[in-house]
Amino acid sequence: MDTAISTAHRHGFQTDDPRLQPIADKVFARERLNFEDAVSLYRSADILAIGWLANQVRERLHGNVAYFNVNRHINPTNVCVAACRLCAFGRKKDAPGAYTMALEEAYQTAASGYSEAVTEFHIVGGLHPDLPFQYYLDLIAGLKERFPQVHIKALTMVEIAFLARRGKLTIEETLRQLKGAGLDSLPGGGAEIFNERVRRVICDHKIDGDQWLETARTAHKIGLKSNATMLYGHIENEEDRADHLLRLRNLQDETHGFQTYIPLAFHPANTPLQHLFTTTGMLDLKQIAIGRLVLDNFSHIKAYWQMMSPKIAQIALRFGADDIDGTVIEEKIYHDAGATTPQGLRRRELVRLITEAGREPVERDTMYRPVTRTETSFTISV
Ligand code: V47
Repeated sequence: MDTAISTAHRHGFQTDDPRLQPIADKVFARERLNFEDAVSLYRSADILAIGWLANQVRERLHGNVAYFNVNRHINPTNVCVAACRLCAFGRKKDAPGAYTMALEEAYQTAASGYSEAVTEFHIVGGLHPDLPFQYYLDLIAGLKERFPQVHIKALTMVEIAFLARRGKLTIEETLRQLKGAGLDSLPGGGAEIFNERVRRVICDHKIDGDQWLETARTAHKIGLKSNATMLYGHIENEEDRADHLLRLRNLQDETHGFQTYIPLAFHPANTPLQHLFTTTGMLDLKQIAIGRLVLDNFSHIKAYWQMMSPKIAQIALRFGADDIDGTVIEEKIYHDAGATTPQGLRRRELVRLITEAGREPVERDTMYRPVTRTETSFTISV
């Protein structure tokens, strides 16, 4: 044990929390952290020690590089049959503010951020009771036809499972058809917290944790990469968070299909959970750092600036994150839930955030290939 402590210590690790010493040693020995380690990290207040440790791993994997991308969010509908307590975005079909984009409207929305030459469309929406599966196939095929060089990252595991059930198709067939239409990968949403006790309160209308993981497994099996998220800062406890991370890590061991882990800070305003507090900077930074330490088989940890604010996302680049996401252009889900961040950021603003953090900004595409730009076009290095 003495040798173990001195290993971490020799590398400059310092803490006044004795629970962190053996964890630090495991990190330096490249040993996997377990459930108890993850819980101890969440319970520790020594954010500088945790962040320092996560930064060691982050720099081992990515050196000084920090990634961002030029993307556009499209939310084709906010009509949703579910009524999740975590959500301020979904509406019933005839409720005020409900909308569904006609295909042409979705194409126009896609084009409206095009002056920045986006490399990715990020598409998520509500579970619409009547939109046929064909709408989604046409949406994706139509976007691919109009913007062939743009990567389409669309539909959460929850939307995929819903479309499969409504279309009376298997998950695999649903994914295959979407892939055939031009779907390139899937975003990480809908995972929330896998623990059923929590899920019943925050999103009892959604597929359960096992179904989310099974849908991701199927996507990875047919060659579609995806991201993974955790929604935190509501009623979950440290064990729920640790359990969530370990379940993601187990599936990643099996499929290697996850690209990036993105902790999403809960925004309570205008939701049935609006009596809850918003997250603090301390928890936001811990989520990034602990994600980096526990998810040893994930390449990337994203500090999504929209969720954490540009200021916290910037600091997170020194606490384990290697990515801050993108220009976004127009964000609805968190702004309906009271987010005060801008709707989008220009490319040069992302570059400034990264540069001031002392990192080297690298524009990436969705698959983390570097993007080189001229004024109006881009090339992706392969
Ligand atoms: O699944 C909904 C979350 C997610 C709230 O893969 C809320 O690159 C906070 O999937 N407060 C959808 N969060 C967004 C999503 C996403 C976002 C950014 C990047 C990526 C990626 C994926 O938004 C939902 C849910 O977890 N959400 N309501 C709310 N009130």
